[in-house]
Amino acid sequence: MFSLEELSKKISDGSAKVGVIGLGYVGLPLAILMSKRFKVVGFEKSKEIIEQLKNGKSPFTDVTESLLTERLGNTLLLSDNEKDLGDCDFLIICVPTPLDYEKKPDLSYIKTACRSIQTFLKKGQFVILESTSYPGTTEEIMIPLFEKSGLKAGEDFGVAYSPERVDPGNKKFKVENIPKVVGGINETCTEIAAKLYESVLEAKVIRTRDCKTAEAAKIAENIFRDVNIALANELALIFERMGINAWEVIDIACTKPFGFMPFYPGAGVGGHCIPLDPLYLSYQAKKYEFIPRFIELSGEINDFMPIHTINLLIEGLKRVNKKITKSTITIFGIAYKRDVKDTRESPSRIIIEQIISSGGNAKIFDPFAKEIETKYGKYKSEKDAEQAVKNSDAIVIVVDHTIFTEEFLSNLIKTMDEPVIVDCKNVLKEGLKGICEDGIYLGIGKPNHSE
Ligand code: SAJ
Repeated sequence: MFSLEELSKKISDGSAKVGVIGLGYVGLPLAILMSKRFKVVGFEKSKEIIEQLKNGKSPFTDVTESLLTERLGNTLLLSDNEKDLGDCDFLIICVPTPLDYEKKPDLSYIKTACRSIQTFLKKGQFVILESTSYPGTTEEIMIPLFEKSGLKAGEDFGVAYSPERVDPGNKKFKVENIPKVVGGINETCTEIAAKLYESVLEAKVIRTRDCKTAEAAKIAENIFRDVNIALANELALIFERMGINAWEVIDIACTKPFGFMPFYPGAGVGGHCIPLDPLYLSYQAKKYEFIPRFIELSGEINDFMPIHTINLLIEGLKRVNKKITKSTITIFGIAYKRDVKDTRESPSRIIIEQIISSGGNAKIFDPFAKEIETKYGKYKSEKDAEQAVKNSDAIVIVVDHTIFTEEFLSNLIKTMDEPVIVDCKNVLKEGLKGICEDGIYLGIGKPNHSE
C-alpha cells in the first residue's frame, strides 16, 4: 500500500522526485515549476527537443532561457530515456490529445506514456494525468494499462487527474497562479495530489470528488468557449443580413453589468484546445447514447465561418467585376489567434485552400507565424507587408494581431488599386472611410449591403 503519510512527508520535506512526461507548452512550465522545490526528471521522446532544451533554448515565452539554464544545472534533469523516470515518486503525464483523421479522440500519446510507465511502475508511486480528455479517460484507459503490472490502483500506487489550464503567452495568468483542479481515484489520492500542487503553486487547489469530475470540469470550460463563440458567429451572420453592426451590438450588450459575457465573431475557431475539446465530450456522450446536438451544431457554425469569409471575398471581387480565379489575395494573419505564432487548426488554412482551389493566388503576411501547411503545400509569410500587398486584388484580415492597426492597414490599402477588403475581426471599424474611395469593404458581422 502506498501511504499518504510517506508521500506527504516527501512533499513537505522536498525529498520527493517528480517525473514530467512531455515537455511541450504544458509540461515544460510544469517541470520548471516543480523543479523549484523538487528534483525533476523532464522526459521528452523527441531527442531534438531535449537537445534544444539542454542548450538552454526555450521554445516558449512562458519559460525564460535564464530560468531554464538555472534549473538545468541544478534540480532539472532532461531525458529521452524512460528508465530515468523509474525512481520518481510522482509521474505527471502532459502529452497531446489531438483528434485523428476521423475527428475522433486520439489517445495514442496517453496510451504510449502509460505503457512505458507500466514497465517500471512499483508500489508507492503516484501517476497524475494533466492532458485534456473526456470524462472516464483516467479510469477507463489509464488504470487498466497500469494494472497490467499486477499492482492495484489506489492501493499499491496512486492515480489522479489534474487538468492543465495553461494559456500560452498569457502575461497575467501563469502555471503558478492559475487555480488547479485535482481529482483522485479515491480520497487519499485526491489529498496527495492536492498536497503536491499546493507545495509549489501560489493559486488555490480545488479538490473534486473523483477523476471524472475533474476531467468534466476542464472539458466544460473549453466547450463553454466554443459554444459562445458559435453564438457570436451566428448573431454576426444574422445581423449582417439585417444591416446591423454585430460588433457594436456586442459592445452595447456589454454595458449590462451582469449576465452578459462578450465573445466575438471571426473567421473560425482555431488552436489546440477549443475546436477539439467539444469533439472529445461528444465522442464519449454517444457511448452513453446521447447525441450532443447543441455542442455539435456549435462546431458546425464555427466551421462555416471560413466559408462565409470566402463568400464575402467573392461578393467583394464581384463588385469590382473580378473573380477569385486569377486574382491575388493577401491573407493578413495565419496564426490561430492574436499575437501567437501557433497555426494549429487555424481558419486561414481553409481560406487559403479555398482560394487556391478556385484558381486564385494567395500571399501571406503574419508578423508571428512564418508559415502554414495546407493541402497545396507550405505557404510562407512575406518578409514585409508592402511586399505582401504588392499587385494584390484583395486583402483578407483573418487575425487581429495588435500591429494590424487602422493606420498600419490604411497605409497599405492606399497603395492598392480598387482594393477589396474582407475584415474578419472588425479591425477597420469604419471600413474604408477616409482611406480610399474606390475600394470595397465587407466584414464579418458588418452591414455589407452594397451602396
Ligand atoms: N475566438 C473567437 N472569438 C472569441 C474568442 C476566441 O473567434 O470571442 C477564436 C480565437 O480566434 C481562436 C479560438 O477561438 O481561433 C480559440 O481562442 P481562445 O481565446 O479560446 O484561445 P485558446 O485556444 O488559446 O484557449 C486557451 C484555453 N486554455 C486552456 O485550454 C488551458 C482556454 O481555456 C482559455 O480560456 C483561453 O486560452 C483564453 O482565455 O485565452
